[in-house]
Amino acid sequence: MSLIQEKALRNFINGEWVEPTTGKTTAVVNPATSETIVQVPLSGSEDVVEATEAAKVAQKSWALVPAPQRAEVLYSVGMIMKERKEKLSQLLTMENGKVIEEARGEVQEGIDMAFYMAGEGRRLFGQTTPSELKDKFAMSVRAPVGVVGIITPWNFPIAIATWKSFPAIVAGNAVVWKPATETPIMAYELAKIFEEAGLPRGVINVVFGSGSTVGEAMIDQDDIRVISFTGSNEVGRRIAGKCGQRLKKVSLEMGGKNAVIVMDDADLSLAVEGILWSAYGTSGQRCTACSRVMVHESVKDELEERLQKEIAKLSIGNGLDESIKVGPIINRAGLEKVKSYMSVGKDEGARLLTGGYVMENGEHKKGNYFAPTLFTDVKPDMRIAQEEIFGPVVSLIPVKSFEEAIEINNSVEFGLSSSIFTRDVNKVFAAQRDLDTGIVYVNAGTTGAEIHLPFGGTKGTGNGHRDSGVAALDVFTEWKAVYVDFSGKLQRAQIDVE
Ligand code: UN1
Repeated sequence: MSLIQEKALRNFINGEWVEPTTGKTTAVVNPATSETIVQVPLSGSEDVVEATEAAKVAQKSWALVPAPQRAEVLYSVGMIMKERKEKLSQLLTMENGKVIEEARGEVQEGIDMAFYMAGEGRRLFGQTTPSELKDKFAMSVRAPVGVVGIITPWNFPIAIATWKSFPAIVAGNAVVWKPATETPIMAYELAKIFEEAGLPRGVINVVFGSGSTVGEAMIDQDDIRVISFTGSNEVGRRIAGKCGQRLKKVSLEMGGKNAVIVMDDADLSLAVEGILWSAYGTSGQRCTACSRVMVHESVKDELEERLQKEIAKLSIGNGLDESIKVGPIINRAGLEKVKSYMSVGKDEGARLLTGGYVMENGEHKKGNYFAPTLFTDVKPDMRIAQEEIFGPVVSLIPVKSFEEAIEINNSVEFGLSSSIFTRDVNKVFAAQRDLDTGIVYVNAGTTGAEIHLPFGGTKGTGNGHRDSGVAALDVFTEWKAVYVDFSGKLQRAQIDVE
């Protein structure tokens, strides 16, 4: 039985499932088999205008619903997601390609976020502050921004959608959401869940389509006061420029060039496991994926050998099969990009230890499979050690010291995640201080962020905002300072102070 009944998805605007005004659609293709799963709308700017108007109306009454009641809807969303976890996970594997175990993990991340943000409905903490005047009360409260726009990527189509929409909704905003066209089924399913959970019409609106049409139209709407985006650096910079001109709040979470540091005193078996999981899991298509390993020269040969041995054991194929560990690359363009880095690496003088090719035999011919790849003797300034490849490609960089490893870690444009394997407690504390990334792991790979901690990075990874955790509320709320004078007379701040 097919998991998805529809031939074509529709937009979700003002609580109705509607065709795009353009009448245009494009195919959603399973990257493991190249089969078309469903058609997705390619909406136009008119659809965005309608969605924004619906959101604007809905937001006014939604903001008046007490936050603990808003949170109850999220609690129901979490419960429905939990009941439907297996179906959602299978659909996620079909549209995105990630292996079923990881798909279950991603859906779980969304469930966790629902319960966490539901709890936030009973906090949304503000601050009380003493006033400098007698008989005067001062406090800061979080107020909703209004209508917010969220633009989500294909690599974590449900988790990242929950990171953004749940805090926005619990804080009293209404949402216009553009999901990635490669993975619209998760958005479709989540919108259905919101509907079933009783979210009032218009509080979430889903408009499917391209970034250049739907995304641009969202930025152009004066009533959309925030854009929260996760995706490529190039697109993020463009969005930042446009939002800057329009004085729109913008939150950007972009790439990474994340590294694992393996010191001479590391538990090597653990380091190998950590590297394998964070580099080749999701076929390297995580912003947090490990794509560099700085290894102390005294353990380099052993690490190379052990990694090669373990890489050879990885089963690659359709992620719906429970025994598969590495799935496909999202599409042909992604596959071509990964492939192009092979000659780049070789021409720069890196040594290819394993992988390096598109898998085209037997079942692999049907999908977009790239062999897990390991380069060694990589120099820190080579392109393969500097640029985000977004595929299963790791560069081993030999180092002589801890200080050198830290310096190389920090020498890239991005600053999302980093990790160190060591048993030396002094190095642990020095590393967490000196690694210039938003996320630091000790004795674990570079992936696996938990939803109640802030997620985001430094430098080219973003613009200082964070998804997840309580920090996620910052972009979706405005601080409002409230003064209540109960003295019964005019008290002038700074002047009538005795
Ligand atoms: C991403 O790749 O953009 O920490 C998100 C992790 C996951 C989320 C990754 N929890 O790897």
